[in-house]
Amino acid sequence: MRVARHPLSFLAFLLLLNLAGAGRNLHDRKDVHETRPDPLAKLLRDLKDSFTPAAAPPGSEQELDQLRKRVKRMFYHAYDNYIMHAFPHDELLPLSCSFIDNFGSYALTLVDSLDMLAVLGNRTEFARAVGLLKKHLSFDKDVQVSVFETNIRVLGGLLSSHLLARDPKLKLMDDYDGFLLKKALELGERLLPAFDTPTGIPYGTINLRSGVAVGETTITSSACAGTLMLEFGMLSRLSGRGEFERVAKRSLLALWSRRSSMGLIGAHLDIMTGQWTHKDSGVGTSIDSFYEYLIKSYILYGEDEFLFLFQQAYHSAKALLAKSPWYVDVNMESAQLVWPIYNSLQSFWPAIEVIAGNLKDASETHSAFYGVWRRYGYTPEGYNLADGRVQQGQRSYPLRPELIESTMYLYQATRDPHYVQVGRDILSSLEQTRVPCGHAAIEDVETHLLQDKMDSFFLSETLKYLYLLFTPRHWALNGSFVFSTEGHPLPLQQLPGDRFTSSAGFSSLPKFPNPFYDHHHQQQQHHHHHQHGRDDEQSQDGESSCQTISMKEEELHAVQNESSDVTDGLYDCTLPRPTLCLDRNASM
Ligand code: DMJ
Repeated sequence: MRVARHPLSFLAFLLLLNLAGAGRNLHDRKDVHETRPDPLAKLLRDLKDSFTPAAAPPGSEQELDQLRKRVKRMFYHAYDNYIMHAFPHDELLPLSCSFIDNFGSYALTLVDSLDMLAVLGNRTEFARAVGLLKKHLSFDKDVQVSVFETNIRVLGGLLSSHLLARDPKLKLMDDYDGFLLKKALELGERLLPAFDTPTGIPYGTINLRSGVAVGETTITSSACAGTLMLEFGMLSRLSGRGEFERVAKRSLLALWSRRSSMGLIGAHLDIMTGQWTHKDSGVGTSIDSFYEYLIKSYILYGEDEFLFLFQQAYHSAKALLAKSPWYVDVNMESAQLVWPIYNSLQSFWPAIEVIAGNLKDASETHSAFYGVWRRYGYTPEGYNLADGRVQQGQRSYPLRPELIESTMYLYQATRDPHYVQVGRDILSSLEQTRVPCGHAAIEDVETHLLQDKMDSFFLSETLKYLYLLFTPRHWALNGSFVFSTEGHPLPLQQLPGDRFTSSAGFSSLPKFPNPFYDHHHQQQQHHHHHQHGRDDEQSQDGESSCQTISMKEEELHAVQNESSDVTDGLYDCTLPRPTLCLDRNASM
């Protein structure tokens, strides 16, 4: 609910308090209380709960405290309803107050949101939830699962919660016995057969009990192939079993070695032949977390090779995919435009730019993306940059976290109260998705029609980043954790008692000259001193000889491109081929 900052609003607030008090008096009368709930009192309580008194100055501790409370209320409403109507099934159906096993029938939402209980400091419920999983969590099931989703949501959730449960400073459970790691190891073992392919890139789907099914599709996305290192590497390091880290690295490098001469990777490829089947390249759908895991693997494991890969991938993305402040999809070989679309998965990108030290671009892109949110109250899955409209067939907002994630990173980096204001606005929109049995996705951002769906990432990621945005000095933000692509915090340091194995995989790679490395560090230093004062990134980069690719309105008219999913002939893919700013000599 949005409440205008009007002098009358404070009076209205007092009136509400009085009315709520009257409601309480009514409740105090035993006869009324016992016979039926008072709907007026409930209405008033809800109104009061979602009311932000104008007295709290923006960005103040007082305001942050109020905002945190609203996020917590949202989390527990969704979580309690999941437990009540859906556990031990995968997800809650918030409109029908029912459940669905749409992933692996492995209590997905509880596993995914376990570490959020730790982030909220709810030790009692964390311990109770671990107990529930002990009773109900089984992976011995004849069920087809997505390797990618199972990895990021379940394996990542188990590993993160295990590490937090073992952290003596958090004092989550006195009697924690390593159960979550045991389950993580069992799950990792069940996923391993997917990697037995000629390229080393895993099948997208596997049966948890019987392995890869005969006739399984051999097409997978780049995100699936390149989003394994954090979870699989951590599993190796915790279990002492190096094979997990090895297969994850092999898959990543197999993907990387198939990049085009322009340094871009496509959206889908065949795991048997290694041939690209969908050559659109972008930073959003089907590719997004490939970029994220390169830089985060470097942070988590400290191996320079990850940084080197990230620098090259980032460099190509900036040169060929950015139409500042937007990002578009281009053909990976020609760099010609195929999709002038902002897809909402791209919204994680400003967070990556913050991590990479590029605050200026991060804030500009964030502003553009937030502009779309402001327009509709949510971000649609696809927003067409050519006609400035919601893309047909991509009208929904499934409670995704990415824009909030970027807002949190930007607030951490700048402490600019604007980002708290953005968070408050997003929170107000999310409050409107509340239904009696949880929070429902938005089916159409223009009509705000609700959908009977509440993805597990709403609890594990969306609300975590929102809560952390309003808790800027939280322990999870003290620099000792990396967040997985599903928002699971993984500590940089091993905890006492965990087994450790040396890292595997990069030793076979030659070392490359890395001209961008020094630049990266200089850039970080520079940002450290002038967070908002950068004039021209390009000239400071020494990249001024590269052609700047600016997106002019007229360039965005389009004709149909073969590799595009669009069938109505809207797009023109005849943009001039840009000059490449990538060091081609540094190929692998
Ligand atoms: C999450 O499951 C992860 O962030 C994933 O990388 C892609 N996006 C969804 C939420 O939008």
